[in-house]
Amino acid sequence: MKILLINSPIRLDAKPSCIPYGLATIAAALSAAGHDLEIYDINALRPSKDAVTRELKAKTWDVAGVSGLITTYGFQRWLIPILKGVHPHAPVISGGGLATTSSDLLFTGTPLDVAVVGEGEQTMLDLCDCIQSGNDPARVHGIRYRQNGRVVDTPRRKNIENLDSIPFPAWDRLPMDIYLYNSIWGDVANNSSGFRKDVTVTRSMNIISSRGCPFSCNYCYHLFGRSSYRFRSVGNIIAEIEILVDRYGVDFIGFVDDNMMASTNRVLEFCDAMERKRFPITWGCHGRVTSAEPEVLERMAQAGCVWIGYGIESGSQEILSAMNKKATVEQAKAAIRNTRKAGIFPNTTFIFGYPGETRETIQETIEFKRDMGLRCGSFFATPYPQTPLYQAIASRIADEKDFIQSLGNATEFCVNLTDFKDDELFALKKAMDENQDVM
Ligand code: B12
Repeated sequence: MKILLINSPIRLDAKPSCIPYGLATIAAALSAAGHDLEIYDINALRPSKDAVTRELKAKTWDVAGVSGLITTYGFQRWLIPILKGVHPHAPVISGGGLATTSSDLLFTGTPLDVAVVGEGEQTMLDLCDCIQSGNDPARVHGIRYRQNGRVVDTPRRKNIENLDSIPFPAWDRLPMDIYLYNSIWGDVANNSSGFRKDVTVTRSMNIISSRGCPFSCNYCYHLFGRSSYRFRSVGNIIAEIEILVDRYGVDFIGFVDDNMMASTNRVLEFCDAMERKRFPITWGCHGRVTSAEPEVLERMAQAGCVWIGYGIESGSQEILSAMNKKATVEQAKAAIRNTRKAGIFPNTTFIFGYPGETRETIQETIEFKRDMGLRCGSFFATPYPQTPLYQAIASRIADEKDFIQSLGNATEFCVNLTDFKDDELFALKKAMDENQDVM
């Protein structure tokens, strides 16, 4: 079958730097099963809407699959009717964050046929087999589909246990030059990300070495379900890096796992393997302050790590506890100090305006940043559907559809979760971002 996979645009104020990893592993699985596969990467190419329409009219497909985070609702609402208009009989399937949490909006607002819930590799294979053979979609686990004017749910699919069984991304179907030449972290990422000044990155690529996270912060959305942490073997990750270095000349790898440092043993095993391989590359990852032990950081630095992103979120213990962060302000300070001591750049991100935020808690964060010599901005606390934070503040959201449509970068304001008036909230955010006292 001819399958067209589409990557929805996100964060248009920054250059595209991260391949759509999940869409690309789905593409690899479908190609391996013999399907004729094309990815139309609208996020990388950034064509105008007119150009997208023209391009689609020139393409053929039997099945279209659209990928997108929750923030792509507006785009998918526009795109899906066009896909159906061009090839009315070809099923349109949506997967990723939006389809997993909020498919009702897509079923009511667009002619979508199927939403895939959670991981997509096996579900998409089963679904395409089913479409090709004309079988009943009720057999395919992990989907919601439209039938006779109503939406039918099939049983939730179990997560893939052995991540090594998933093929490497279908890099050959992506506009790799665009991704390679835009460094994943640093200025082009436009996500408040800093970088170690003496390290040059010429070609960078993202990898994901685990799925899920063993922690349960209240604001975080767990696409693969809470408490479903799984990781790839070190040998499997090294094999992927080898291809990226040999075939694409990559000299920086960004691990976009929720928390690459969750298992210290695995991190140490990975560092040993990296040292043995002596790849001419540096790398970075998302970590957690509670895993940032000095000996681990030193080993990571020896193995080429130059960047660790920590979600510090707040300098107030009260707010950290409200977030269920399971980390202390002192642990955050120690992590930043020890990371610097090891020669790694600690990139820190903060959430502003969490429920319970007061002038005192904001001042504590400003003092934290000042003590640590940090000059970074913050993201507005944004409740994403199906998180404990969303449930807790649901009464503040007048209309779910309008709210989801308004989601963009979390640097933009969507909903006020505090007792401050909006104007006051904006002024306080500016002060916090600039480290100016508010008390
Ligand atoms: C890398 C990353 C980014 C990258 C690019 C993402 C990309 N191109 O995919 C960048 C930095 C641009 C980014 C930005 C943002 N991100 Co982000 N990001 C991630 C991160 C860390 C990794 C993504 C990844 O590679 N996952 C691994 C792959 C294997 O999973 P996947 O892509 O989800 O794909 C699987 C399924 O979703 C499904 N699937 C996906 N597509 C399709 C398509 C079809 C047809 C099918 C059938 C199935 C399917 O199958 C795939 C394979 O199993 C995730 C967290 C995480 N660990 O997943 C957050 C995450 C996706 N991001 C998130 C958010 C909220 C954002 C921002 C809004 C944050 C912000 N502060 O502004 C912005 C978007 C801004 C905007 N204007 O839209 C949320 C999404 C929540 C949601 N409900 O959608 C996540 C889950 C983080 C979190 N825990 O809250 N992000």
